[in-house]
Amino acid sequence: METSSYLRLCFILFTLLLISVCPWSPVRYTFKNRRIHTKFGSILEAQVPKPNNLFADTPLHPLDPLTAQEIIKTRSILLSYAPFSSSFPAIHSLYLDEPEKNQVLEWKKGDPIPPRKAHVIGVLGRQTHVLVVDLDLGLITSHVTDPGSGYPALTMEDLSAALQVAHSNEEFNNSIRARGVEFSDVSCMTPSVGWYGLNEEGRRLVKVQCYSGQGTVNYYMRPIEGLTLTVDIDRQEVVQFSDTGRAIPIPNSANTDYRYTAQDDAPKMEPLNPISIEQPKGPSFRVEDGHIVKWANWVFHLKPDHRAGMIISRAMVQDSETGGLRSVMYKGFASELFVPYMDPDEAWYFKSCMDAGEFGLGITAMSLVPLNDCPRYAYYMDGLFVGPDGLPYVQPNMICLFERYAGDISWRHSELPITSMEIRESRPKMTLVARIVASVGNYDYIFDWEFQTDGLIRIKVGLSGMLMVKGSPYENVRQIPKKNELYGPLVSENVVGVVHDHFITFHLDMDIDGTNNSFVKVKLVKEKTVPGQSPRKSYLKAKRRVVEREEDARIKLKLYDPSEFHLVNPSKQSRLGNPTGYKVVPGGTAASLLDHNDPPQIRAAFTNNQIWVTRYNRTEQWAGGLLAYQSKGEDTLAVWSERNRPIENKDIVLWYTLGFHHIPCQEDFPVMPTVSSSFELKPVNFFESNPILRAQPNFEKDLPVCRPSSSD
Ligand SMILES: *[C@@H]1O[C@H](CO)[C@@H](O)[C@H](O)[C@H]1NC(C)=O
Ligand SMILES: *[C@@H]1O[C@H](CO)[C@@H](O)[C@H](O)[C@H]1NC(C)=O
Ligand SMILES: *[C@@H]1O[C@H](CO)[C@@H](O)[C@H](O)[C@H]1NC(C)=O
Ligand SMILES: [Cu+2]
Repeated sequence: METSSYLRLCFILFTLLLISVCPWSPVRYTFKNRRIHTKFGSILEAQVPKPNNLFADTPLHPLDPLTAQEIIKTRSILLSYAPFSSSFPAIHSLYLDEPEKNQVLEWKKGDPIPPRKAHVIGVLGRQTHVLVVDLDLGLITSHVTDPGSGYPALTMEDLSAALQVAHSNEEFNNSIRARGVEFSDVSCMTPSVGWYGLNEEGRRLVKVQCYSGQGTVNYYMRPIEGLTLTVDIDRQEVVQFSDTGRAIPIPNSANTDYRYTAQDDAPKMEPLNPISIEQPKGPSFRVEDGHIVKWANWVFHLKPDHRAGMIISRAMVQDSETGGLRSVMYKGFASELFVPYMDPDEAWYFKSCMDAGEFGLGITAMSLVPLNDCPRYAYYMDGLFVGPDGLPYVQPNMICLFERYAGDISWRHSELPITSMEIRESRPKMTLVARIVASVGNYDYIFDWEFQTDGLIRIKVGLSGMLMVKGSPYENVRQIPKKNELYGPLVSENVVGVVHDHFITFHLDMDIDGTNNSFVKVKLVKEKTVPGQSPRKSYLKAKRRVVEREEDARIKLKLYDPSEFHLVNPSKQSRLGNPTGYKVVPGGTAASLLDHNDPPQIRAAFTNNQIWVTRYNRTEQWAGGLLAYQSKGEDTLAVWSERNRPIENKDIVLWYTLGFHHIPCQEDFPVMPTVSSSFELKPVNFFESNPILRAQPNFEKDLPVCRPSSSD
């Protein structure tokens, strides 16, 4: 058990385990052991009610995650199902099969909850089983085997098995010894194989690559370069062994430890005085029934998800005139995260992971670090996930929710003295943030959904953690031959930071004032004046065009041919007759430049465009396909869009891909300062006028003042 906290960190993209310890011991939920999680600060403890329906017998909202009892019930229904009577499948996912959208929309608090169903993916005897379990009927209502070319996300047991196989491989053993590495110092990761052709099909494969942890916790910076095992997870055998890097030294451990306790020099800068934002009256948001968040003019349902990390549903904002709640978004979440590395070498070409579908952004979202990941007054929500044995376990404090005041201005105006009006009007900007951080192996992805009182939603992704680096014979750029054969910059002695991209594709089921919406391109076109019309020769004109079909809603952003992209409700108009709407405001606009027929890009064809709009279909949730692992790309957003369905005045889904090109640099070593990008969903003619005109300014008398305390 001394390894359990370490092992929890392993459930990852490139899973890593010390080679000598592989059993998985997750924290198990038991009814006897009813844990109340330690929160931070007893005053806030009293002020913020804790979610308790993880432990409730019954869900309180149609979209609430399965409760522990429901998970246990699902498991027992599966156990007594004939095809599984002799052996139980390894459970790769087991979660709420959400009710039909209309059932959720019609539901009101106090109504009975629509029938509860579990969606289960299991692997048994080399077959993938996708099942729907009706919890009320106690029956399996749907059972399909091998519905696609791919496999479900790997489980911890798969990864442990692969590492065991590597561990007992003689060639591997020889290579480790030949490089002078002690077995006790070896840490390994399990990158996914992607999909590169026939000889990889019909079996679940994973790569194993290792590092030396000697002298550092940051083994990521000490690759045992060029040593790659391809392991058949189910047959438990090495199908390919590749050892090309014996001449490449393992980089030194000096200066790689990133922990505070390991720094023996003070920073070369003046220390900052502490800053803390206090809310003596407590936060202004409430979390009701475990998952309903109410703050200022917003209400939404928030839940952890094993694959997406977190899901925001039924986001509604109050009308600024009537106070009535209006629908903005039915459901929003990170659907897939694609990270292709740009190195064709034997030990690198396959690195093109899809972290949500291959490993899971929720399962890898560890407990947040109080006061550092989230401010003091944050509220924490636990995840309830399911292990390979079908039993639930708690992922404590994986989402935090807090109000942010970052010193920004929400609107202002001041008058110049010439007007003789002494006007200085300003309003502070307070926002509400829901955050998770997924530690997908070496990388940490910070996901923020930020809500503003003016109706704007900002979706931000921050990247930190460790680079995936490549060992190199070179210690200095001067040694690198003119014909530079490196696939990235030298970031430390013998360490190359390989160039790569990150693409996060969001599923945004916008329902502006109802389900039937249209997608409108508002193109800015250069118009020319006719001679004599004006001293001006040119001007820009905004031209609106409603998009009829999916094909015309595949958007590649263009700086010199710009458009705005609106989602409107054509049957709901403002006082002035404009359709009510929201627009997507792009940001993080790096595009994938890989060949469209490069295998990783075929699988990740959902990154061929920055924006897509598709017809709503409840099964089209995962941009890389339901079964993404080793998939060939036959179930992606790009394929769905090919159906070219009509999307005018229909229930439609917006997809936005936030992209980053990452050319590493020295500052990314040994741990990367956070780099972030965001995009926004912003109201357009949704409100009759500025919805926060009547917002209150800050006054000195209303704000807490904290005095320096005496030092005892
Ligand atoms: C590696 O091989 C050596 C020599 O055969 C053996 O003593 C050792 O136990 C092996 N190590 C592991 C981790 O299997
Ligand atoms: C949405 O449009 C469909 C036709 O495409 C229609 O049948 C349905 O009634 C509309 N729904 C609403 C809520 O207006
Ligand atoms: C919904 O999507 C699935 C998967 O893409 C597809 O098989 C099905 O035909 C779609 N249903 C409709 C009504 O388009
Ligand atoms: Cu990166």
